[in-house]
Amino acid sequence: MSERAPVEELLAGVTGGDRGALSRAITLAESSRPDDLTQAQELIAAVLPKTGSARRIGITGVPGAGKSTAIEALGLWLIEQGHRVAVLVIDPSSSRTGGSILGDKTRMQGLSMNQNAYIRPSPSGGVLGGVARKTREAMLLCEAAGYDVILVESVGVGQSEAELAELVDSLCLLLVPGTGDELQGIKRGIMELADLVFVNKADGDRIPLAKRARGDFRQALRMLPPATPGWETPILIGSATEKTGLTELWESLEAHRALLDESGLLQERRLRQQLRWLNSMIEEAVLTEFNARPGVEGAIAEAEKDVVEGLVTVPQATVRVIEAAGLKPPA
Ligand SMILES: Nc1nc2c(ncn2[C@@H]2O[C@H](COP(=O)(O)OP(=O)(O)OP(=O)(O)O)[C@@H](O)[C@H]2O)c(=O)[nH]1
Ligand SMILES: [Mg+2]
Repeated sequence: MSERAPVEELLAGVTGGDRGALSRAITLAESSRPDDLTQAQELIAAVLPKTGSARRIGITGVPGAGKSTAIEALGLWLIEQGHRVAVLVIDPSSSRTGGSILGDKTRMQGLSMNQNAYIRPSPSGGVLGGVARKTREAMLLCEAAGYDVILVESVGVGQSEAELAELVDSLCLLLVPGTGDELQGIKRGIMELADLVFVNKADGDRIPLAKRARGDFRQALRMLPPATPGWETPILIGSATEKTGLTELWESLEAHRALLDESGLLQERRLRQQLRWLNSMIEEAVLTEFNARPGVEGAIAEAEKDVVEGLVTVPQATVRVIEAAGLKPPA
């Protein structure tokens, strides 16, 4: 009877700085087993009061832009300044295998061996929005464990920047000159969400190219509303491998955070994120409940077959699945 409940024990471990406990807590939060979910919810509720003061920073960019290299350099520098840094890696496309988790750790070798850093790779799979939810919970657990800078790396493909923007206070877009990034980066969706742009790989003979790219991006940004009202999105230039421009990057991140704080936008942004979190949890819960109803799995399979064979229309097939779940189709 003297044994403490698992949640209480995990909580004590997490807040006491036990990295093993932090890892176990994140694994619990990522689990989709119903009994784990209940425990995870208890744990998240318990840590919430200890969260909220960390810097939450998202780093996005096309594969190979240098996100991990930049995080390694920036993270080690921040640790020298007395910070404790947690790195969360998201890949919503789930295209990664176990091998690239190792890849992240080798690319962030200094951090992965540093006592003041914690690296957590992407949760794999999951339903719509699920990856972002799991990353949010991992972030909260890291904050409760005393990490005051949370760097979230997410590969920039389509929807993923929008998911990342839902998690962080400041979103930094990493661009590489001379790789067609000029065009990709200018894609409205990505540019519109970025609070900061960092033109990476400005080293060796790429420097003139990088400077030109910065001019192009500046031009492109002028056409767009800033991601943060009242903030002129800076376009910085530097090299993650040469460790140049990173101090300026951090200073800009600090300035952005200060603006968010002073203007009340931080609170507004986080509140909006919480409402999205609520919505996505409701969607996830409803969908899980729906899929678990007897007959639904079979009805979906049958509906798919019939649609493929042209026997029913998609709306008809949808009604059948909904009825199979024992629900009334929308009028
Ligand atoms: N020359 C140069 N190479 C760089 C720089 N930053 C990163 N690289 C190289 O670019 C390659 C990709 O770097 P990563 O840091 O793994 O890029 P990433 O954006 O994290 O890639 P994914 O996680 O696969 O999306 C590596 O070979 C790095 O050494 C830089 O500033 N200059
Ligand atoms: Mg990477």
